[in-house]
Amino acid sequence: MSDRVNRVVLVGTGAVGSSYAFALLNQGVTEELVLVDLNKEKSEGDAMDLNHGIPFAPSPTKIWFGDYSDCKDADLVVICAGANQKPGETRLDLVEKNTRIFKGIVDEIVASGFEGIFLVATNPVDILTYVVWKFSGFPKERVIGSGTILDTARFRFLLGEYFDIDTRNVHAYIIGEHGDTELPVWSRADVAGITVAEWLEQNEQYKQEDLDQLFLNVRDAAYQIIERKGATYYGIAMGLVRLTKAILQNENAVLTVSAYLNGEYGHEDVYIGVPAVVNRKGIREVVELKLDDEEKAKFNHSVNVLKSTMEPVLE
Ligand code: 6V0
Repeated sequence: MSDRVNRVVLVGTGAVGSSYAFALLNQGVTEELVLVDLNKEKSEGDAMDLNHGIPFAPSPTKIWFGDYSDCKDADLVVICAGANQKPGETRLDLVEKNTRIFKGIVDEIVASGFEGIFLVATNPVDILTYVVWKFSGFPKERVIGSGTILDTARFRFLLGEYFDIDTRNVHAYIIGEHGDTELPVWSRADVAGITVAEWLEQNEQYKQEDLDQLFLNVRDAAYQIIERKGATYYGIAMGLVRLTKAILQNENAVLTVSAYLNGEYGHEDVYIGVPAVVNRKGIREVVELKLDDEEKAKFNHSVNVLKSTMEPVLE
């Protein structure tokens, strides 16, 4: 057996990053985890604190506070660094601030000789994933954004609650921008093998207006949580662990991530949330769902909003 171990470098150990590190350790997904942050004391403290949980973890993880030179031997670099949304701010408001921060981070990671996969969670995630792809010069397959993985999880959770069926038996996707223009793919949504349209036909206790409201709760979840506790982090942290597993364990899992479109869905030169097959090499392929006309129009709008926000920043 090879003595090669999996190494994940986490850049940004704020609320999202430290929750991710904690979830990663609890699920025993990687052998090595390196914490990097502008605030060195914070990441050093996190490394110490997490290390004291190792006796209780399902398998050993070597955790230390490090720097960008540790990216050289990393399989995966997860970026959660940067500013987060303040109450009332949209994700797109963060674009300039975080693009500037990313230039410095990506240059240092590439200079280390890193040859693995980038996973980006910082918002606006679709645009910053594009920025990482551009600044790094990496092939598109090896740059992944968390995209709508969290929105899809919120959607599946709420649909499971509504139909009183385990979330794991809900197959439904949120696609588009991780933000205000995202959309549910109702035409393909099924709960326990029964399409949502069939559930509505079969039982009049289920109503379209409830489902419309359910989607609004998905779309606006971050605002609702930020209003109450200032930030969101547990859900996305677990979504990032799910993605980490799909990558390191070569799963070919279908997850809604921010992927580069090169003709899929009729668009190119944009990173946006779509279902994609994820494995050890990154994004194997984008899954092209057959959308109905309304969904297509909404998806096109989402692409246009992302492109027009991105253009002035990347000029
Ligand atoms: P936070 O708690 O402020 O943490 C940010 C961390 O980044 C801090 O520890 C900073 O010190 C660090 N940092 C800032 N600049 C640099 C730099 N140049 N180099 C290294 N580290 C740096 O923010 P929080 O953890 O709440 O959010 C992080 C990002 O995740 C934000 O952009 C959020 O909007 C985004 N989220 C993304 C989600 C998604 O679904 N993709 C969900 C929730 C939040």
